[in-house]
Amino acid sequence: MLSRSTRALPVVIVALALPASATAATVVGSDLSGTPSVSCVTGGANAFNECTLTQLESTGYAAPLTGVITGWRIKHGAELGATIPAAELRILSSGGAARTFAARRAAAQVSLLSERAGVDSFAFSDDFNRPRGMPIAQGERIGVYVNDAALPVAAAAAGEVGFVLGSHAGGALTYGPVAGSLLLQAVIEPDVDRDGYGDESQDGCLTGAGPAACPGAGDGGSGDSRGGGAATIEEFHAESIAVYRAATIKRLPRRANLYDAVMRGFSQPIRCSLTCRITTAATMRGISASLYAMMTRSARSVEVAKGTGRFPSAGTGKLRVKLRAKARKALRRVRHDVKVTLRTTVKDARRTVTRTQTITLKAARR
Ligand SMILES: [Ca+2]
Repeated sequence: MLSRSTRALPVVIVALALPASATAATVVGSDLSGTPSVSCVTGGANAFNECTLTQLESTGYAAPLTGVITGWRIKHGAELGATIPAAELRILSSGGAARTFAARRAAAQVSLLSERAGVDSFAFSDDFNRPRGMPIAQGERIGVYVNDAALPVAAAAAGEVGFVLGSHAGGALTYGPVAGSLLLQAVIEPDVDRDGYGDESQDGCLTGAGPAACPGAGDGGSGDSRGGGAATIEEFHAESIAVYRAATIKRLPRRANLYDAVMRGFSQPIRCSLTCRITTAATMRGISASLYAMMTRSARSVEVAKGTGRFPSAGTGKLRVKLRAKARKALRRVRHDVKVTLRTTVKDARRTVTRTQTITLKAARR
């Protein structure tokens, strides 16, 4: 998940006395207390260029352990240009020569920053919208790409920030120095089973791949969606976007197969220009709330499905919402067409978009 909230990341600072191998989350980078005033332009770059920055001193900005980055934060000044400010975490390793680094993308998505000055927090998620980390090896350091060289992302403080023009995502480049301290921070957790899920906050089982609890481990079932009435992000494709557009909620076919709806629910395609939260609720009339028995004359509207999901960045994808178990049971017995109303709301940092659709569910003819 990529969250733009001001909510702090789960920051656990390792006591200095502990060895680096201690299984605890570690914060690397800046404490973000400085004021953003230094940009690539301060170092001599032209405005309107893209640039990539890191801290030239590795102390504090390099990973003390091999693991995964579970979240990162950047403090930046106000964006004055017309572009939507964007940043993307980069992971750099020493290229041998002084101020020379090889870089790789730490995330496929470009992360969008708020236009106001402040701290933005981000995290990552897997294809099923579950929190997941980004691998980083011991000794690699964090860096950041910004789409505007004039965006201040460093403080006038002791130290040297390195910068290169452009989006450095592969190969080795030599960075130019500018005095300052990069206002970038990441939280790193161990990942002993190398499954990409941080062992402390994201991984339920360290002996098997994936975030789920180990087989046989008791789980209370909370959050388990098997009972129905739940939603999953069925697919998600991150996109880099240059111009903000309000979210689009694609119109579904006006008719659908009742059996399909009972078995599989509804799949709603969405497109977002920013991180967005999607809520879909399905209601029906003519279905009794208490008994979930079909009643021909009931005018009451009953919610038969509701679910939420989140896109971690700009992109397209689908949210699948399944009917509650009671509704599925009732609808299995229905032999005539019924109508369902789907109301989908997509909210991002700028706009909220809602679409209401009525779909006729066609019963099988016998
Ligand atoms: Ca793990």
